Amino acid sequence: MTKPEAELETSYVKNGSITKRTIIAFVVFVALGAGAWIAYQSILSQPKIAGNTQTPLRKVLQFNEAISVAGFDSNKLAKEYPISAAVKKVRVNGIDGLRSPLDTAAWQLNVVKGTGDTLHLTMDDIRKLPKKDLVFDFKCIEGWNQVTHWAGVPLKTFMEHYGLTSLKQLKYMGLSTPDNKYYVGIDMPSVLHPQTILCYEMNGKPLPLNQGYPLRLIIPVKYGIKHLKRIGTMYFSNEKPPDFWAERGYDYFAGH
Ligand SMILES: Nc1nc2c(c(=O)[nH]1)N[C@H]1C(S)=C(S)[C@@H](COP(=O)(O)O)O[C@H]1N2
Ligand SMILES: [Mo]
Repeated sequence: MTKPEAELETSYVKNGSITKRTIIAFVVFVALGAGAWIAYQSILSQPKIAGNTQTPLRKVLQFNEAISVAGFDSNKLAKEYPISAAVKKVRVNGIDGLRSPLDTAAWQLNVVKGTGDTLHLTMDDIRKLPKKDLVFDFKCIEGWNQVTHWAGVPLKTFMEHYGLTSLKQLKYMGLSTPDNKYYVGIDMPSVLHPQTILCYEMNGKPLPLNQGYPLRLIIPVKYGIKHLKRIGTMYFSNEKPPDFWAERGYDYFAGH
């Protein structure tokens, strides 16, 4: 019985070329694995900039951002739909900055024009401006979309009416809720886009509280994260304003 086993062993050892190839394959496998591990560790050990993402990964995001800014065509309009296409039950998503109680009588829109120069506007002031209805396909970055009906004053019209024309030279607008717990930054070409509106109505009625009463942003060229609900303060800057979801790793421009 021992003889066949011994023969088997001999034939295996005899076939030296297979053994050699097996060893080489194993060494290459280990080397590749170690290489991948070292690369991964070196990305993790890079300093973090702009929030929570390591530099090499952030560089990729910055490259993508440069493409989205260069590729933005402010004349390109989002598709609009008839009012009848708008859903009646509009989904509520995201209530950061809405948890603090809202003193509806005291609410005002603070527009910071410069240091020590702030406009304080009421809803009556804003409702006096030309009103635009807009029905479009609202897209959330989480993967849902809905055709919804909104109305308000185009942001460009608003800025021109309140003498904010010189602020158009700056690169960004910042918006935040009255409690400053939700905030976004918007690039100026998107601010001035003809479908971007300071919105106070949904389905022909004042906005519900959880959808931004009394005033929110509707900006069809961007994903939902930028459509800030319950605006408290608006300001302008050449630096990127802080942005709630960009700080959590999402694309700063969030265009689509
Ligand atoms: N203040 C505030 N605005 C917000 C959010 C939020 O959490 N807080 N979420 C955003 C996100 S992610 C989406 S998809 C839309 C959803 O708007 P809706 O609730 O009216 O559907 O609101 C945006 N505006
Ligand atoms: Mo969203």
